[in-house]
Amino acid sequence: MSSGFAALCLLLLRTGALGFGVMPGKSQNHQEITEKAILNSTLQVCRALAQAEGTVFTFPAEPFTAKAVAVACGEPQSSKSFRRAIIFIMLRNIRVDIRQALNGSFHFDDEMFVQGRKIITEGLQAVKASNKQENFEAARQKLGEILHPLQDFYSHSNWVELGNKLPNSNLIRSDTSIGNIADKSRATCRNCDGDDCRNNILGDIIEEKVLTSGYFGIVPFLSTKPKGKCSHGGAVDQTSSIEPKGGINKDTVSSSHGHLHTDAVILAIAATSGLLEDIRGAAGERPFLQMLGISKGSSKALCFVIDTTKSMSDDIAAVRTVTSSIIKSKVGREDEPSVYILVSFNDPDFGPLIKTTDPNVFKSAINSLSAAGGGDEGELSLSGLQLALTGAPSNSEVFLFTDAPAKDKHLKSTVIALIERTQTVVNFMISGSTLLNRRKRINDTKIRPRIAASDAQLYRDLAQASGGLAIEVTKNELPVATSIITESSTSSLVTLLQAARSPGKTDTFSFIVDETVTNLKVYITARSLAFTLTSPTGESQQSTDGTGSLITASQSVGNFKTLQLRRQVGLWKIKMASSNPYTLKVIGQSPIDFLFDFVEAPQGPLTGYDALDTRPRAGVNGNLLVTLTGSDSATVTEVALVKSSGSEEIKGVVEPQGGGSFLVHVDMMPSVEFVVRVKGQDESVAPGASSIVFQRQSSTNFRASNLTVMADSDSILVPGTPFSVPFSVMTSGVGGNFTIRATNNQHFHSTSPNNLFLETGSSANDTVTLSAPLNTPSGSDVTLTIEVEAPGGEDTNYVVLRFSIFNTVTDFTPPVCELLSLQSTCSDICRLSMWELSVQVTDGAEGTGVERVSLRRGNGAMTSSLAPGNENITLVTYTSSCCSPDMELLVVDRVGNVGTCLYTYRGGSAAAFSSSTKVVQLPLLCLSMVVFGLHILSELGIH
Ligand SMILES: *[C@@H]1O[C@H](CO)[C@@H](O)[C@H](O)[C@H]1NC(C)=O
Ligand SMILES: *[C@@H]1O[C@H](CO)[C@@H](O)[C@H](O)[C@H]1NC(C)=O
Ligand SMILES: *[C@@H]1O[C@H](CO)[C@@H](O)[C@H](O)[C@H]1NC(C)=O
Ligand SMILES: *[C@@H]1O[C@H](CO)[C@@H](O)[C@H](O)[C@H]1NC(C)=O
Ligand SMILES: *[C@@H]1O[C@H](CO)[C@@H](O)[C@H](O)[C@H]1NC(C)=O
Ligand SMILES: [Ca+2]
Ligand SMILES: [Ca+2]
Repeated sequence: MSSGFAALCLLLLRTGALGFGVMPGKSQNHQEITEKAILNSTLQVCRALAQAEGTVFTFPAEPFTAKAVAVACGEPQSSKSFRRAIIFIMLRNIRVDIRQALNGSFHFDDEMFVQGRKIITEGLQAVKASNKQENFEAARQKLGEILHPLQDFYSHSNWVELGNKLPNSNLIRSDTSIGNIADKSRATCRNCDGDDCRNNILGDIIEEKVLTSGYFGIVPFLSTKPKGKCSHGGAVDQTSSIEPKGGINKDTVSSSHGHLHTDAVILAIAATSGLLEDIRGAAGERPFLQMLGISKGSSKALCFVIDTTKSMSDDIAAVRTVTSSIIKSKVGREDEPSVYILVSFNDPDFGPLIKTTDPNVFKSAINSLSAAGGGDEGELSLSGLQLALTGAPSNSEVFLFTDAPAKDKHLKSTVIALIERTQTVVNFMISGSTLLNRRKRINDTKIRPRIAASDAQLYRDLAQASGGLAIEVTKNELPVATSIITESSTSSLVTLLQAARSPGKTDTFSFIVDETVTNLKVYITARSLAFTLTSPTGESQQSTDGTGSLITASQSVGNFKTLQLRRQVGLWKIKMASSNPYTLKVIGQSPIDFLFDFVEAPQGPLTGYDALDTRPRAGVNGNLLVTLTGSDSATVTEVALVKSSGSEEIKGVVEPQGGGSFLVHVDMMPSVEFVVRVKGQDESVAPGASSIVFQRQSSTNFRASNLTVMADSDSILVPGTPFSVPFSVMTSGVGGNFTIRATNNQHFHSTSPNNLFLETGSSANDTVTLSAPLNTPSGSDVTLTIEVEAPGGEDTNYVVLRFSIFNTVTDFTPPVCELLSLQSTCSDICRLSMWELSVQVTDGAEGTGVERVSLRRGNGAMTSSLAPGNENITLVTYTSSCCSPDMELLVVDRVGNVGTCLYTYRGGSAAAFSSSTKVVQLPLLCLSMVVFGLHILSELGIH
């Protein structure tokens, strides 16, 4: 057995999986700890997959980056979504320091070990349940929340001081003892000051290996620190000035126990890897990677929202054709959609959302659509769109097909809120519009004029808010328009410029094309328009010039015009002239793009920042966290908020955060709609050449608000139990009677106030209550949008919240293995002989049952089947060459408890080991060797 460990350790050492540098003397925070562990775990999974698939796997150079890891995993197209997932998880992690600052159980303060572990284990089960339902967004959210306490344990408890070199694996299971926790009455620390605080924990506590943690409080007279207990320590913690004075935290190198900071960081990274390893065991390799934003193909969703009422049969046929052609041309290639989403809407029904990774399932879902019903003129298009926006991954592109006005116009602001929060692009394919071909329509019986100008305007507004297009065509033109726009939606699509003018006016727009951009296209929607295009070298071409050197191809259908431009690096200009409203969008393909979130710095003594689930505040300063993707050497040189209706802009102050992230401070958030434009440069794209300069823009149009909406609550909702979401509203503008709307995508029963009265500059609180029906499956989720509208409707804000639905589980133990037989013909020449074993796997009388058995290690052949006549027993047989003496089974039950069973055949005897923590402990043993090795190296000055 031990040689098995050693072999694995050697393997990990050799491949450098563990060799991240923890430079002494530099502090590491939750972001860095989380990112390191995610990058490490992802590499482990990708290496295992490569081994299983027999492909070569090469570890990237250190320090690892999201891009390098995505490339090593063979999915370079996923580097943006991988980065997004990591940032999302990190932001949820650091949010705990702001939202739960004073709740000790989220930080393992105040000896709250039992409460802290409960947060971790319950959250872990919810993560597993969400993954099982492929609700990866919800899984990431919960994952970030539970990583915080898990990591804090190593900084705030005395685990490191007790001499532990491995993480506490009992923190991720609920059926074991956490350790020997100090009694409330037992003294744990002595008074100390300065350097003398290095060993302020009482000797008997250390000797008897008693677990304790520091008490923390920010108000001295409210301190709950019992007599004799340790404090957290530091300037913010007021308990550390109460006897026994001093603290024990290892948060930074200058903390009370800062000399142990690096040890705490190493353990926190290992513990995070261990928790990820447990999730991986429960989810399986591919779903685990999907949770982290890495998927096969383009890592983009193909998302259709389709009206299926009576007049839509031609449109459905067009969607069928385009779907077939996308599937035919993209499946198996790098721009294959990674997930397919379909939502149909009718009247009075809409949905459900169909989400699949299997193109054939999607195709048959589309094929089974038929056009019928719909009753009156309006249909439930926004309800369908809402479902798609809450079910699709962030940054998706949605195509909505309809020929009718929205009947559910009241959802407009909810839909805009979801567009802003998810940065999704929504394209509307409106057929048979009255706006077009007025004369032609009279003779074309296929066009039923159902949609009036004012109704189309709603779709145009939504398209514009999202940076999408509202394409208005006849039924005959729809197939062409659909194929142009869907075919060009690839993963590396970037927006160089996007603008709209309504009413139309003559305006000149400029955009920078850099060396990395290919497939440069211009999309225009307008009823009639003239333009002049000028290239960086000064050549120009007008819309009336049929031939010219700048436009290599163009197509026009309905109100939609697309131009393919010749690739020319530099500053382009396009002058648009029209008295009709128009939109302009310049796109291309490039690996370099950016991600961003509006963030807010907390008030008071707390540090860090928190991502907003709301609109930022108007008229005051604000912050953005901008991250570049697709290049590890690119830097941001300028970030501007550009007013959507004109060219005015507000530039921010850019502060590098390391790792390709930049915190941007803006003095005043605009009061009108704006887009985010990023300029940057990259030194290393063209070796030898001078650095490139690039420009990218957000698709989404954003708004700020004078209203502040805040909501906080547990993120797990139990079916059948009413769930309260307290929220507060504050106005920095005039007071009055504010309208409140609470909507959820699952149509769960909910109660909420309809109005809140606010004095000028004041705030008010209330509660929304949600109830999920008892039969709602664990792992589903619900998105709640609480909107607040100021009197007169001029200003609105909202908060968008996602909750995981989770039914309490009672099965906390993984399945167990029992060896039934073992035979061998092993001889001295191992390759000529075989060994074979059979094992039965069960989950106990109280268990939820065995869901999956897979081979984690060993290169023999494994088969598994249910025992005849007893579905509770899974029989496994394994046959292997005697050259491969070890095998390890991964056994998972239906709620995601993960166990492993290790069997080793050596010289006529078998050793068996079965445990649920094995997976975690095994590599960590290696970690201590590595850490030990690193210490020696650094002592020798080799580091
Ligand atoms: C890297 O991940 C593996 C498996 O997920 C884990 O065993 C190992 O401890 C991790 N390394 C570090 C340095 O955390
Ligand atoms: C369209 O139909 C009208 C009568 O409904 C007819 O007078 C006209 O000539 C037709 N136009 C064309 C182009 O067919
Ligand atoms: C916020 O209030 C200011 C002053 O009352 C006003 O000028 C501005 O338009 C308001 N912003 C929004 C987004 O409503
Ligand atoms: C706010 O308006 C609602 C109806 O729109 C009304 O019922 C309510 O009394 C108003 N509240 C106040 C405080 O004016
Ligand atoms: C709203 O609730 C918070 C805490 O939940 C409280 O501090 C605040 O005073 C309340 N505001 C109002 C107007 O009730
Ligand atoms: Ca209808
Ligand atoms: Ca079980």
